[in-house]
Amino acid sequence: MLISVINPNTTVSMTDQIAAAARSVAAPGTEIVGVTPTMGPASIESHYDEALAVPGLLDAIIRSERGDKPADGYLLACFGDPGLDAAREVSSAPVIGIAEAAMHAASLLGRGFSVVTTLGRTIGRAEELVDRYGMSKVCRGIHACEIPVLELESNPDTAAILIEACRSAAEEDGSDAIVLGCAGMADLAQLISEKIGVPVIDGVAAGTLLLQSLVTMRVRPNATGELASPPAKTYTGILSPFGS
Ligand code: 5HY
Repeated sequence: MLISVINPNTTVSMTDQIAAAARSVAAPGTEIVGVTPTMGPASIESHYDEALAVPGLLDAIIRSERGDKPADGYLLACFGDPGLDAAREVSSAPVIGIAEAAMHAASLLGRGFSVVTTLGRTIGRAEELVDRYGMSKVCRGIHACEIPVLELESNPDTAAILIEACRSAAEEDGSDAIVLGCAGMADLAQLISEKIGVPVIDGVAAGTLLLQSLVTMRVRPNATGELASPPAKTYTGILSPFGS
């Protein structure tokens, strides 16, 4: 099977890191392709960034769907799960967001989980996703490490800061698991878990395995109703290629 792991921001080094995290858990028969959109923000840390990331990720899915070898599943590898519903309308295959995947996986590990994300300004979006995914009784707290997305890779203290942020979140909330609130943290999940003695869930791994399971079960999304293909219409300006 082929799983397309889409990094909705346009930082290629982050796409490569995310794809490596997906490959580290994928089964031998699962091909992972990491995709960087041709347009959009270098990182997603605000509602503005998130809104302007959606055209690029939709374009990536549409190109795959129209290509010779469409993906069997799509992972939106940004913790805001940007454009998830629109992505499902343009995809014939399952589409999962990493926040969605991580929260569901963490909910299976005890009574409650905490989220540790990047900037405090993204906490509100995470709260909305907790509510949307029915996790309000399971998510015990959402915390920020205050490291900007693109500094996760460049800051030499990232691991130490995240270990302490995850440790204090688990202690403060009494949580049985930690959800990492950024795709750029994927490579640190195991280290943090070993240091704090609490399972740490990275949505890239969780999402890859959930998609792999859905494809193995041969389930395809409902092509009728709310998430059916969007109605044909004209788009103008720079979005005109999205029209039909
Ligand atoms: C992410 N932003 O996973 C989110 C994290 C965040 O560019 N990739 C991004 O801070 O919302």
